[in-house]
Amino acid sequence: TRVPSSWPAVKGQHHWPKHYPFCGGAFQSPIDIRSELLRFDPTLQAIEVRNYNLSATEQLTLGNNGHSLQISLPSKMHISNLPHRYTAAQLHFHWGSSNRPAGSEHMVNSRQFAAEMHVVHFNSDKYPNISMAVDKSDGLAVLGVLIEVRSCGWVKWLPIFINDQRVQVPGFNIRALLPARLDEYYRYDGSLTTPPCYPSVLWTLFRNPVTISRKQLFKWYSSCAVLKMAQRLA
Ligand code: SG5
Ligand code: ZN
Repeated sequence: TRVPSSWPAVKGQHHWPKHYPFCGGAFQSPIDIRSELLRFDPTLQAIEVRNYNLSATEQLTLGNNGHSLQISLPSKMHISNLPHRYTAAQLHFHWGSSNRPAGSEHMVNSRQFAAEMHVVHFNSDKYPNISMAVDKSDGLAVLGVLIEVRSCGWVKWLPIFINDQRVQVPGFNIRALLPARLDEYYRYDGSLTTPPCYPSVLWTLFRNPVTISRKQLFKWYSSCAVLKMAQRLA
């Protein structure tokens, strides 16, 4: 069952529908997942990830634009136990700032988390590449991971500080960025969370967050600050 959208009001989002007709529509993501509206669906199965354990010899391209950090992923990575076979394209993170430390996009019972990771996949049964899939109703499947700060939290492989350039990083085990349990998740039909907001995403938001340390989170904040300073100097 679809959870009604309560699109969190983040800076300037109310202007999006003027320029992007899909933004603010019935399928707009993210949403606030309210537990009293959830329905148990016995047909859903645990997400199975394939070839997520990348070797260090496989170079990945990482880019950071100051508010989101993105890593391109090889097409051998895919997920199953979904209506189609979905091939990975990229993963990226959303986070806040020291002024606004809660940077997750989804909320659970109105609770926002420190950050959120999205692993974006496209329906490779039907479409040859992500560009062809991005605006189709069955085009994308995104795995969402909530990120929480705990004093003991640490994700070994968390990509942190890189400034604006695109750099090559050695492959690592992407599975290590997901929570241990892949069988507990929230599922709904939604959209890209940013313009053009195409209603093309089958969302899987894992129930269990991963934990990182304050130090790891602050490195994201400071990478953003450094980038802003670099832009001012340029
Ligand atoms: C972010 O979210 C991502 C987009 C992503 C949208 O804006 O941006 C970054 O990570 C900054 C580089 O990713 C890209 O633009 C990849 C080049 O858009 C897509 O993934 C389109 C397929 C929206 O994605 S989301 O709904 O998962 N948040
Ligand atoms: Zn995202």
